[in-house]
Amino acid sequence: DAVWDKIRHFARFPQTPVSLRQMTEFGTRPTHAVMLKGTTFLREELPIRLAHRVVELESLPHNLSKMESVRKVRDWYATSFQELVEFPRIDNLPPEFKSRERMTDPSNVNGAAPSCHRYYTYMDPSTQVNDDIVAYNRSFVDLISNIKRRHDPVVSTIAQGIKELKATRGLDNIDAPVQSFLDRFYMSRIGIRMLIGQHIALSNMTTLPSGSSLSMPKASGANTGNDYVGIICLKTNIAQVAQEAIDNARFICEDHYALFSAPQVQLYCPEDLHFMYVPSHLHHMLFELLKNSLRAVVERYGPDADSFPPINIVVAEGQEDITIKVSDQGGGLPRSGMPLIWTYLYTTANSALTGSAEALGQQQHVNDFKAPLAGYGYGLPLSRLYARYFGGDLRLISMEGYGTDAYLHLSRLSDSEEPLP
Ligand code: W6P
Repeated sequence: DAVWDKIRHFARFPQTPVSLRQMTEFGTRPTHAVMLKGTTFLREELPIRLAHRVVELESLPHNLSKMESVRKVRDWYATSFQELVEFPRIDNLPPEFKSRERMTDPSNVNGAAPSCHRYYTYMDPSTQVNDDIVAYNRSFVDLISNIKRRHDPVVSTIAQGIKELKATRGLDNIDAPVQSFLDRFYMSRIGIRMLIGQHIALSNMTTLPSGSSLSMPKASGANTGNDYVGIICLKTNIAQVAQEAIDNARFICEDHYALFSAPQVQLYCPEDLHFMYVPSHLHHMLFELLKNSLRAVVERYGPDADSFPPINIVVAEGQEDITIKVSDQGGGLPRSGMPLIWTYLYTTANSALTGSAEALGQQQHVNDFKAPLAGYGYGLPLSRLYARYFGGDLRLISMEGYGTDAYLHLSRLSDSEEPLP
């Protein structure tokens, strides 16, 4: 019907990539006028990105498109598309926006007298900002917050479909079309959620009269300091994020194996080394690598071992990249098994990773891996997508019989644009 025609129409428009630098151009404390630019951009861009995904979800190989889980996800994308295209343009505001006068003035929340004058002095003087615009922006944030929440279960729902595919097709070969679809699909999802998350965080930091308690961000994840623009930290401290990832991964490992002490992790990183990045993305990738290394080491030596060889993290600062190497002595992986690491059809829980211990003729310890150490087994391919999203990469080099080195390259050149599938 009409919605599907509209989706196909929007899918013919090219997606517009954004660079990390562009995402920070709104400034630490954006005005409502500046936020309106973001609203206007996303109101156009998000339906285009969603439409591309719907069209692709309709034409997947192996009858994947007909699967219940895939159809469910496609319908979420279509619903979100529809809500976005129905969202009014600013030059065509329906009456309910006009009528929300003083109600929307944030300085009114405490019952204080409306302070319109003070309010306007913080606005971009080139734009005629009024309460309509504040209400309009707010209403858009409500919409995209709902959309973001609707799509939370996408990864687990698609994983269910892939599991079904695996059950019918078997594990015998890696299906390149499915693999590249999932890489494109999840890369796109990272981009959409980055833009939505950034817009919501920025909106929580909009400029308000100084001294107002409302000038503080309301949502967590946003730092109150000046180092943050939305969810991007201009001075992401690598040693600090790495140490948090180490602590969390070791804790999970101790919990999972009932260890008194997980293998040690030695961090070699200048304490003041920082760059522009999204700290949660960096934490996510390091946490994932460390979980894999810890598991390999504990599985190789056994949870009752007297001691474990440490995991080493070396951070190198180059002109182009900051590279983080995570080295373990967990026995490594057979070279033939390396491609499997990056596939979604194989989960780490039942194949390649435990294979390293098997190759050494050692017994498998404890129960086979499940959450929280393994999750869906999507950790490594998704981490590589996170790295690539901002122009970096993730590579694994293994010495079978000894251990594995993971190289996480992070681009310092924040002008690289989103890779949009
Ligand atoms: C292993 C397997 C693996 C995957 C990712 C990172 C580190 C490691 N170590 O043995």
